[in-house]
Amino acid sequence: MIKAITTVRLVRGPKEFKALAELLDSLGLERGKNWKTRRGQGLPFHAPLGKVEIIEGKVPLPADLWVEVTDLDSIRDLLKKQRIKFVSDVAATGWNSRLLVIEPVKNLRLAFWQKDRPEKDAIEGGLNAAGMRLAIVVARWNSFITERLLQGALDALRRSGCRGEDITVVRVPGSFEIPSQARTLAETGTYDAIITLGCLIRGDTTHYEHIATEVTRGIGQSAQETGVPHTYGVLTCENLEQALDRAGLKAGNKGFEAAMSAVEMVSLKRLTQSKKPRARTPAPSKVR
Ligand code: DLZ
Repeated sequence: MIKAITTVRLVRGPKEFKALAELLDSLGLERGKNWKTRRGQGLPFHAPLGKVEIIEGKVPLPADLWVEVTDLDSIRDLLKKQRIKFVSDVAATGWNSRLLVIEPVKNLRLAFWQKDRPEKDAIEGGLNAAGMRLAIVVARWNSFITERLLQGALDALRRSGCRGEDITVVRVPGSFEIPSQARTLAETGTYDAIITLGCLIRGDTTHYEHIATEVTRGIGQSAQETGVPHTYGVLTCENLEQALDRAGLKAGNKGFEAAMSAVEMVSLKRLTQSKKPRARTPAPSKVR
């Protein structure tokens, strides 16, 4: 099973290493775990999405590393402020994108690019949680599982740029109590979204179906009636093994997914509330 793909770049000396690390930090990439030996050091950076692209033919490739961004103009401003060397400023590419190329250290060229129409005619929320205020309602019942969901959700929010002080965690006795508490929080008007986390196990409850139906309906109803996005991280499982798989083992972490969905929904709400959906996005801005 593939776990990750790493692109490795060798830079010349600790000074360049430090400069590049600080630049990548400032652009919002997440630092991974560094390593250091007598022979050298390494520092990975994580991006929300990694790709390896193979290309064939006489295609000009102005950079060694390519970073796709959602707001190229902000990146440009940031780089200009840091007086980074520009190889080429923002320009249309001819392949429905705009591109800028920098050389932060000698012989290492980075390209930043943004698609003109990210998903053709669809509007999609982004995954940047900076400035969002989010509440997490988590059930204590089956806390062995729900605490893992909570850790997954907090990890997702941290990676998306949400500050710790903008996250409120509220614990309730069991999943049955999630909807009423979610609604109380939504009605305060303080939170951009509510993330709900719980774990119902059929073996634990003789009235499993009733509780599961009620919890699901209650969360949905709170979302619809308050207008605040709620996301659903309540596991409904046959047994503990299934629950464990969904709380970080084989089937990912549903708490992480619920948190990412919350961020996306807040962003989408902002996009669709303020603007009428357009059939087409505007033409690329002029080459500077
Ligand atoms: C009572 C109960 C049972 C039997 N099973 C579960 C469960 O699997 N998961 C869960 O989150 N909560 C369970 N509960 C507790 C109820 O959700 C609720 O907290 C209590 O009935 C008190 O209202």
